[in-house]
Amino acid sequence: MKVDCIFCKIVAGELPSQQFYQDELVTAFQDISAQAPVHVLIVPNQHFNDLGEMGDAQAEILGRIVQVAGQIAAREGIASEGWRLVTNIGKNGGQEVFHTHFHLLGGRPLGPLLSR
Ligand code: DGP
Repeated sequence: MKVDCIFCKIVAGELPSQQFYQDELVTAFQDISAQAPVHVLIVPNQHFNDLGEMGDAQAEILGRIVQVAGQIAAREGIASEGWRLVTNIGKNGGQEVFHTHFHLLGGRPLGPLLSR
């Protein structure tokens, strides 16, 4: 756990969140500034600054994140209409919180991936 990391604190239950899922590898919780009817953040319980710090040794964690995203999408009723799973890395990626997280977005047409 990184002491000054808000997502580490959410994973540990030291900061409140609306939790969707937690197991020994990953935690999923509501994004505080939701941009779609469904906007869930899925994070590794272990601290990594971003996806670029994760590799083969984290294959199980990354697989679990993708698996959990699909399960939450189904549970939230957005699986058939479609959804998006994205992660931002660094300055150009627009990353604001430096603990790897994937945004699960859906519940409305999400438009193009990038603004034109
Ligand atoms: P990114 O730009 O990819 O780093 O997205 C960070 C997201 O984290 C952003 O959508 C807002 C969300 N967020 C920031 N602080 C908190 C918090 O304290 N709690 C929760 N639930 N979400 C947060």
